Amino acid sequence: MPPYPDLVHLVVPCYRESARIGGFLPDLCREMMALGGVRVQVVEDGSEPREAAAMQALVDPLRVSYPCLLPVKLLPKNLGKGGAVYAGWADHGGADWLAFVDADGSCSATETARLLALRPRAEAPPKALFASRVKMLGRRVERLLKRHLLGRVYATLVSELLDVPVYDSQCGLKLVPRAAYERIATQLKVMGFAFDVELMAALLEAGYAIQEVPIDWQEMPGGKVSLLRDSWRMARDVWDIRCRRPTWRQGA
Ligand SMILES: Nc1nc2c(ncn2[C@@H]2O[C@H](COP(=O)(O)OP(=O)(O)OP(=O)(O)O)[C@@H](O)[C@H]2O)c(=O)[nH]1
Ligand SMILES: [Mg+2]
Repeated sequence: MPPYPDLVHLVVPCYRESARIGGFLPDLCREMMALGGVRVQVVEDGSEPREAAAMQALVDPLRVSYPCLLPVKLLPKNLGKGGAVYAGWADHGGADWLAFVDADGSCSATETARLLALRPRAEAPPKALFASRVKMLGRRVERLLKRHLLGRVYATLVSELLDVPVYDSQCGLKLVPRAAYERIATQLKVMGFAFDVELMAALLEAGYAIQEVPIDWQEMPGGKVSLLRDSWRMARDVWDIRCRRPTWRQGA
């Protein structure tokens, strides 16, 4: 009997990740098997056919050793990170919790397990858990200085525009109660890298608690978020989220 009998559906969104996920996925599956009650689903977000085939070739043999690993979900076209996460969450299979973790292993399998194990027990009020890259004593957060600085600028923008004291809205590990997600899902429009900002705003507006959990983070080479192009897009998305949520703006 797993320590937490309620199930988690954990999605790993992937766009051209077959070269990076190979080391991380077996570790992740091993940790999730040890934790119990977690299903892992790789969502392949419309990469080229060769890439999709490579991902399938990677996942299929692992499924023999790790029954927690579901077949790869192949999306016919690229939806963006948020789109891939939401497409995976649609296959929750009755799980009580929905989660995602980045494919590059920046947040390790053990850190993923640590956060999932913090989920409230069934009798406690549900709350979402967002991992947070806080540079603080007792945690190891290794990121390039330029990414760290840009992340701080972005977090400040999110905090000010949405009036939410969040430290790190963009960390690639989050856990959400399914019931909360289902209540807000139709409101969610952002499918790119800023999707979690909108997810956060909608959850808070619906009255759900979110706790930021400081985690260890080791930046991996080969990241695809472009500091110039994607930052600009993400900033525009935050502005749109603010404009679409007029009641939020008035503090209602
Ligand atoms: N589904 C989907 N996932 C994507 C896309 N682009 C990136 N991702 C996933 O989003 C996650 C984070 O992307 P990364 O490339 O690691 O981002 P990064 O540049 O390293 O940025 P940080 O991880 O925040 O430091 C990975 O799991 C990617 O596969 C996309 O277009 N679609
Ligand atoms: Mg990364």
